[in-house]
Amino acid sequence: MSTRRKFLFRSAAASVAALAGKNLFAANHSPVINDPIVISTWDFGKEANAEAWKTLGSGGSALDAVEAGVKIPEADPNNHTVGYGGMPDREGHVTLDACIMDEQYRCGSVMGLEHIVHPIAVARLVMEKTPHVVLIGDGALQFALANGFQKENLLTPESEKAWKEWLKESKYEPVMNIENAKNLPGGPYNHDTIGMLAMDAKGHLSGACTTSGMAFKMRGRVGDSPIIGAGLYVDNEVGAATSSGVGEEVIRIVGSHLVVELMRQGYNPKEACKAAVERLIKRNPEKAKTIQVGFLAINKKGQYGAYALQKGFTYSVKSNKEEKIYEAESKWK
Ligand code: SD4
Repeated sequence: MSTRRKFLFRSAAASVAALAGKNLFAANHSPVINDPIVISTWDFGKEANAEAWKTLGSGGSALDAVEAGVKIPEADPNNHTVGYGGMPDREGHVTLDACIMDEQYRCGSVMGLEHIVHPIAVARLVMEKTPHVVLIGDGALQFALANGFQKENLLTPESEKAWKEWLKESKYEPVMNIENAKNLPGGPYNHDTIGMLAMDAKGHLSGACTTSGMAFKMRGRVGDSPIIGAGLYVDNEVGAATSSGVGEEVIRIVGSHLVVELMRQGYNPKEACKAAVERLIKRNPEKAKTIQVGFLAINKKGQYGAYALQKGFTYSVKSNKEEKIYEAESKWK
């Protein structure tokens, strides 16, 4: 097509698109193929989704959206499982895990990061400013401070109180988000890690996952959440997945990667999450009865689904069509 004809064609298409309320020619001139959508783990994902939507709904990237979205629970002192106000380890230190992944397989992660309210932003900088994928502990903190992040005390009086209560018995029993376990020290455990997956108007997928990990964990313990492939995986050709629950079990089956690979084989998102949960049960049937693990996934068509071991795993969805909290189906009721 000549340059002039191309111009005329594009102008005509752009006018038709404008009439339809859509921008057919996005910045990279590829046609818009999807309505944006963001999904995230748990009920508190609703507020995080609303923040992500400010970016997604105005044509921004999925990567920017997920970072902005998960910053909401990270900064919320009333959320005791993510960021500021998160439960400390058994020695009283709040140590945070986070990772982020975009549509080009670029990814960044921080593990055991202390004193920084937004570990997800540090993970993104690891991805963008270093040749590495993961920074841990003191090195991650040093990197954050060198990049202008402020050192803060993340242990709120409420979390400190729960920790001191727990210290009385110091019973080290990793139990999380089994929704009826409200009487455990430091409980209730019904709001956990946020994993967020988004598709933008260009059809690009990105994801973020951030947590303070298991309450009163051993010092140095890292769960699935900041491990690419375990707590989060994004393959822009296929889909994306994230997890919440007892990270050790998710790591053993490289859960989020497994879910994405199952979608590649043709499973829909819910079937893929279910098959990953079944895999986990097969590995350790007795253990699987006593813990919670949930997976959440989206495919390239914008279809989403989830599945968990135990009842009570919820997830939040925001798109042009809906804003809703769903409860995932589960193996046990
Ligand atoms: C971890 N998976 O550290 C995280 C915690 C979590 O729901 O997701 N809880 O193992």
